[in-house]
Amino acid sequence: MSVLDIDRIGQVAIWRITRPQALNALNADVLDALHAAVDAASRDHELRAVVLTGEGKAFVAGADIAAMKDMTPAQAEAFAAKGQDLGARFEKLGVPIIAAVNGFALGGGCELAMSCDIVLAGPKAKFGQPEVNLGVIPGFGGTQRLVRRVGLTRAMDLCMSGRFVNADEAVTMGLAARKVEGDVVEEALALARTIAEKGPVAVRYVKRAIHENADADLDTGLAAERSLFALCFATADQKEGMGAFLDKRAAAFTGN
Ligand code: CO8
Repeated sequence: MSVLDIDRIGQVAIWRITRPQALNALNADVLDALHAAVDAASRDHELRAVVLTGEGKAFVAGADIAAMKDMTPAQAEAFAAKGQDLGARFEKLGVPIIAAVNGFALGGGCELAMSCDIVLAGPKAKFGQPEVNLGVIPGFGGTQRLVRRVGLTRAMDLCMSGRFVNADEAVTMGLAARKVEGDVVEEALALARTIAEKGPVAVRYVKRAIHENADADLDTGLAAERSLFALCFATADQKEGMGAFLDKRAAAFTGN
């Protein structure tokens, strides 16, 4: 049975994790399916954005506890590496990935959302790093990406208490970009379509400039930004975008 539904609506893909009976918990099959989806997306030159969500009442309620219970330390390290590698590949993919958090995003699910470029929180979203309840720590980037998103003070609180935060609190602390009152998947698709209308190379360079330099000192980050800004001027899309503005017409970007 498939654990990941992939649909394509125009230039936007929707990846929906489909293990609702286990609240979409991440086991090796789900991780493999997501790796395969990234493989396919990186070869798809017409793709402009991805929406990631979960079926049922969860986005992802964490790594699969039943699958992890009897792991040896070596197996646990390999499992964490497979998850961490997926997060790194999300950040390197040339198109944005939008997490449409429809429900529980806990443990590995919160970490999966934080590996996405934009996080939208639906009215029932619940975020948390409850690993300490299980006698373990986050292993899919939680102790690292959470600090970068919400700061050390709040990351300590969430990772040590295991408490859940709702959409409002997640937005306030910077874990989610926005709360969506209605259907979070529809809103994420609308956002994906908006991004799909922009210059694809520019969107790719924005993603690269931010991710590759989030931990750099300011001078290094500004130098990288300058280089990518200059590279935009080697594209037909830059001529088209600026020409269209001056001609007072809509730009027709080609991604070249
Ligand atoms: N793993 C496996 N099964 C799960 C998980 C999970 N993480 N979460 C829920 N399920 C299963 C339940 O066992 C239950 O199965 P069954 O019907 O067969 O009994 C089914 O999903 C429904 O769950 P509940 O009955 O518990 O639903 P409730 O609405 O009562 O509660 C909760 C929802 C609060 C989300 C509750 O299910 C819960 O606390 N789940 C566990 C959350 C958790 O602790 N997550 C962290 C896991 S550890 C982790 O993610 C570490 C990541 C590090 C490495 C990752 C590498 C990829």
